[in-house]
Amino acid sequence: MEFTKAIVRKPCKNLVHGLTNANIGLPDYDKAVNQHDLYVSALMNCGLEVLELPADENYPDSTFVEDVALLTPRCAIITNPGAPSRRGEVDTIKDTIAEFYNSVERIESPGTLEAGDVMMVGDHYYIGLSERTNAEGANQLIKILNRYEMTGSVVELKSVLHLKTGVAYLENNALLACGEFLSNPEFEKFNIIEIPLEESYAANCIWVNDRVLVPKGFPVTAGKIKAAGYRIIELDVSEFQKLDGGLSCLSLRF
Ligand code: CIR
Repeated sequence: MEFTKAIVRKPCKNLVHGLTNANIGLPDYDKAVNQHDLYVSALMNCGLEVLELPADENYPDSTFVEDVALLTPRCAIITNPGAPSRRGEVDTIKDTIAEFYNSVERIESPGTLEAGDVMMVGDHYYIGLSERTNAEGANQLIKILNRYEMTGSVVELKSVLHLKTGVAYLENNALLACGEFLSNPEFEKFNIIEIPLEESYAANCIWVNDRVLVPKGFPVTAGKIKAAGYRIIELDVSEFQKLDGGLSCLSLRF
């Protein structure tokens, strides 16, 4: 599989009012913008054409575009975020998605789903049941996927915000996993690359065309991914970590 495009959204000044349980301080806007610029450059270096949407001050968390849509090779699905303050974000991105996709589906209330809870492994999609994604939302997504000859299954989450807070698929049957996901039978068929708890934030990496973007400051994780044969790009995303956001959350890759 290869990605050719990505959609991102510039962080807004209201970023400081974003949702978070991290308790590691408030993000600095200028630093966030700088980190975001470097993130976009890294995606371009991986061969992606990047569409950058303008900042939207109405939605503090709107730079985390991953959550509002699931872009598959066969259709796009606009989600229905479980966080009330994020629900309106879908209306700010749907026209952009329609420019790239003929088939656009939607998750409807009472179903909720944030695509940070969805991990693509080929034609199969793992869906985390979280405080943001409910069973009804997951079922709607599985039905949509089935209509396009893809499949989905649910994974119960215990302590993480989103499924991809704790796991990342690096293609080639390799899965980065941390904490509750290390012993989850759903994932035992993968070659697990274990992320130590002290580096749990680094479980959210992204595979982009044979490179892996890794957050800066997590040497054990970086070493393990390199040892598994990947070329890595380390990026400082400290300001997004303060809002429980990681590398995957900052883009839609397709
Ligand atoms: C939120 O709580 O919704 C944002 N502050 C962070 C979203 C992170 N997104 C993701 O993990 N896909």
